[in-house]
Amino acid sequence: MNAEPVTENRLFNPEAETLAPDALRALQAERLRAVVARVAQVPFYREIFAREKIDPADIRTSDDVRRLPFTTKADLRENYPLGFLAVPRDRVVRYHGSSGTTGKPTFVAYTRNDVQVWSELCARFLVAGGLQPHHTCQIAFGYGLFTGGFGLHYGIERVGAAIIPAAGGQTQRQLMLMQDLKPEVLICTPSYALHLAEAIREAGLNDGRLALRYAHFGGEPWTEDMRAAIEKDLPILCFNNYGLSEVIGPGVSGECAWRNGMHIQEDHFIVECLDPATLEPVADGEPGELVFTALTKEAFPLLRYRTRDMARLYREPCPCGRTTVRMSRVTGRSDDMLVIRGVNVYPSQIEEALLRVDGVAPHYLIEVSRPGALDRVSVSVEMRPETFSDRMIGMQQLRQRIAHEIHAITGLHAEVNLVGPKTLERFAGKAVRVKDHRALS
Ligand code: DLL
Repeated sequence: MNAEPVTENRLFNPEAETLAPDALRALQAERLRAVVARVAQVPFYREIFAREKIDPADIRTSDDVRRLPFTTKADLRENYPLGFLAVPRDRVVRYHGSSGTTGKPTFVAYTRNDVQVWSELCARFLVAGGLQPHHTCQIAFGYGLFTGGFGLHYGIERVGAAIIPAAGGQTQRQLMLMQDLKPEVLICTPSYALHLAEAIREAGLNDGRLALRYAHFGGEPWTEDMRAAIEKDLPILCFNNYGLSEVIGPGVSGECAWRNGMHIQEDHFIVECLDPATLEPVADGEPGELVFTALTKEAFPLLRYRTRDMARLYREPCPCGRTTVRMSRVTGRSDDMLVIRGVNVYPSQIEEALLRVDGVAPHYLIEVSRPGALDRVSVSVEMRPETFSDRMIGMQQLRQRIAHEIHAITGLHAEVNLVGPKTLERFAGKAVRVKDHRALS
């Protein structure tokens, strides 16, 4: 646990964020009963309740969530587009969607009250990570079906700070906005932040000319080393926030000034951490798949949504005073886990290995193929400009060093290709770091 806070400890809604454990359980139980009564009208749940003889009246405590059925992405697809809608269409004020990197997109919907709750939840993690009403924030998330842009936008408005809705991409324009409008807060995906940090350095703007002080990153996995790399390049404090469109969007959890895990907003969600194979709870501190039940959503409340995100839960008290359970970084997804020659590998582990090696940039692409009977994994890694200009000296050692670190962390022997600076694709939204060619062969 971090001993020191990195910024002042502030709470947006102190009462809700510091509920005593008993009061929190009581509130969750009351809200769970209400949401179960609401979803009993949704055909998907009505049928399961009838088939599995689940009587909503039997749901009394927050632990009773375990008697309820799971909901999966496949269920959302089968009930496409709006089979889970729990209110009449005329109460919906907004639609969003999943990022849709695999298969058909899935939609979610919000009532006016849902949007208000969502704004508050985003306001809470933003304030926990330093946002104050006098700040200006540059949002470099896509505005659109993706929940990142609008979710953060409404959260910032709720705090009363100013917004530059830059949206994703157009890096040079982002830099111009940073110079001319002097935002203190940057909001984007961590991979785009890396790209921006690189562009800022190249433009020589990291000489104290910019006003940036805080950054809130989310939407995709990143590592502690990546945080250190960005904070080395830019004089900012980076905070992690987590969410998913099916649960509400950003605002499910976020870090406080101690940055020792993301506080889950338990007055609005019940979280479980389960073994993805047995669906039994894992012990606190052990990795498992996060499963969320939305307690207060009106338009699109899902019961026990299986996120496929692997993380750990921590319940030790946090010095910030928030009483909620915290989640670790997402270490991978129970379904994007790569199985290479029988070894389970998460892309984030490869990233961790790369960041241990000086001279390489954290831009990489993992490619898995099966030319014969055996899987082959190759990792293309970008060199830093300084390393690249050192000509070929030490290239072989550098490759060996990277391969060694990858092996130390994953147990895998990978082929390492060093590529020149800026040769790998950059992403304004979520990065695509893995190409698995085996599925195609
Ligand atoms: O990415 C919501 C969001 C937007 C969260 C902006 C934070 C900031 P989806 O497009 O539905 O929603 O994708 C959700 O992204 O299941 C995780 O796998 C991943 N993800 C989101 N935040 C984090 C994070 C948004 N901080 C999926 N760390 C989730 C790791 C994250 N993974």
